[in-house]
Amino acid sequence: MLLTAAKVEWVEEHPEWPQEKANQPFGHLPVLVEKSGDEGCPDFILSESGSIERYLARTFNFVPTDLKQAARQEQLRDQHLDVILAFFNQLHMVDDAKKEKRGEFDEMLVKIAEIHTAILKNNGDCGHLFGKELSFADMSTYAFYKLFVMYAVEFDATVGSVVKDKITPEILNLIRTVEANPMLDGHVSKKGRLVEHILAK
Ligand SMILES: N[C@@H](CCC(=O)N[C@@H](CS)C(=O)NCC(=O)O)C(=O)O
Repeated sequence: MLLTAAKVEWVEEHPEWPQEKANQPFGHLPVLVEKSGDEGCPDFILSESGSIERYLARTFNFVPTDLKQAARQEQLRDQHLDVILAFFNQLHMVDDAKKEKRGEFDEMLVKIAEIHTAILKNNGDCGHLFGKELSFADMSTYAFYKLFVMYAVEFDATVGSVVKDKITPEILNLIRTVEANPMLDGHVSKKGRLVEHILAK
């Protein structure tokens, strides 16, 4: 989403696995490979999804230059990852351990949806978490709900409706606002509209 919104030329590649594992800086994906010319020679290689996102958000001005304001957005992204990991961690557990971990995930989900809603209200329910323009926090939050409603259902059929139940009118307004932003046309046309999945019975 960050690269699409930045209107730069980019491609997504899926290296053969595990053959290409040893060729990645830390043995994992994602890896950002930046090239400035046509030469095919990378100028900059970066691993770690959080570092990549922050680097792109700062490079393309999706976070304010003020460090405190930027950190306020970035902390949301890190919270999103904690909730996502809580969901995936409980998938393969059994019985009581699974129930306990699922409980933790449910609690974290309620909390983060409350936080999103409070920030959105505080910003005048304008469809943006901070300021009046598309930001890193908007994209991260949109991607967070999209992951659960559209993709995580593949691993747990119930999670889509559990997450949909937590989507308040303010969060729905954020989702609509992100999807209506022309900067993200390429993302929405390729990956689909989350709002349709939320409103579907
Ligand atoms: N902390 C890393 C985790 C990277 C990671 O675990 N990537 C997974 C894919 S999402 C991977 O490369 N799995 C294949 C492997 O480790 O061989 C990040 O956030 O980028």
